[in-house]
Amino acid sequence: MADKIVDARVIITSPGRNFVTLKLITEDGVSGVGDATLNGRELAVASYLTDHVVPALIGRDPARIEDTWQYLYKGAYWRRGPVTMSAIAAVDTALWDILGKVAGLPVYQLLGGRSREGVTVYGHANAETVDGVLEEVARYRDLGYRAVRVQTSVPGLRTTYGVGRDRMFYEPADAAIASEATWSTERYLAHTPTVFARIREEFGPELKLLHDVHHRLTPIEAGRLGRSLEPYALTWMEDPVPAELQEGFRLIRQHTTTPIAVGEVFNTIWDCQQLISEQLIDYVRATVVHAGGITHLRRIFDLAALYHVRSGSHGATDLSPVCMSAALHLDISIPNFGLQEYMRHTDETDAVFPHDYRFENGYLLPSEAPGLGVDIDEKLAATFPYRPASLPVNRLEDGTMHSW
Ligand code: CS2
Ligand code: MG
Repeated sequence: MADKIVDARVIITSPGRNFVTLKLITEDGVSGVGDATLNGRELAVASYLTDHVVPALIGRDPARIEDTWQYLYKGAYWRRGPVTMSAIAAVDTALWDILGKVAGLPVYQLLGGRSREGVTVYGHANAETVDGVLEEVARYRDLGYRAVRVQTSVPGLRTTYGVGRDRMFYEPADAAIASEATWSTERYLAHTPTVFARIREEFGPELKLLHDVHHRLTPIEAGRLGRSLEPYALTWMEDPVPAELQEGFRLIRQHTTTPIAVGEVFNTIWDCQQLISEQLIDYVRATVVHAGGITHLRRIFDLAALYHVRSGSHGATDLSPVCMSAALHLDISIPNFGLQEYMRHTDETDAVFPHDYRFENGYLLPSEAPGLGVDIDEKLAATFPYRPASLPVNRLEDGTMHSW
């Protein structure tokens, strides 16, 4: 007799930052978890789950993962969008967790098994100054990282994306009402190549270097930046422009061979179908939590594999250890894996989300336990109440609203 879902809990907790987690329990007592965190919009996803999804899940067969995905996607009528797809992702992830536990296998075995020994990750070297970031790059290299993202302040700007107060942890959602940052493309374009010139001079050509432009340029500006970075052979230039205009990337491609990574804000395959099929990008950064879960993200990676595009999933601190655990099961199994972002969580977050993925020699290794290998300590989670927090906004020096 098929099992059925008998309980579904939407757990909001804030061990240093807000997380939303869905926990499903079956009649046979098997539980599964899914990350539903959408930075700055957590309560919207929590409500979508509580008010519109959970009532329809009770009584469903947890093994019908694809059918549940289609039910929640097509049944919503209002398709796509980060809130809807994060809610669907949480259900999907929890169902894969349950399936693995019932099968007695880690989820990566259900996805076709290992395609590599470990998941190569990159860390974040952030500092106000170039000298400071050289120290950070050295620290990550000495920790065994094979790839490092580099962000520094831009001279003349009060704050810059990616440079936080804390060296190891960066949490941008820092105020209930969005804080305001100021941006200057001219200052940024003049400064950035000098940073990578210094890093290559100091560390040589082997270390993989990445940089996040964070949606802030126009295509021709991105072409100029990419060309200025070519001597430093970056692994990728991330989010060079806002990605709604997919054909705009043709302009960037005409001017530079610096590889492009895009997609942490994507929530369905349609956000990147043209980017992938026209080979306008080199890495797709969509994630388990924001792109419809394991079921849909696998579809995106399968499309990408046809066009020489590799994965490069988002892995910031605002994606919980539940998402990271699930990501690693996909990362270790897909044929076209590229890189996995790995911003370490705080100790208190790790305590709320006990997991057994581990960092070793520049790799993250997924759990070998049945399912995803992660859980949520509900009692401990309850001791960290939700706190309103929004992502910053960005204005040009003349006050014009810009992308953050
Ligand atoms: C960034 C993120 O990790 C990244 O590549 O783009 O830090 C992003 O700013 C946050 O996840 C937004 O919540
Ligand atoms: Mg990014």
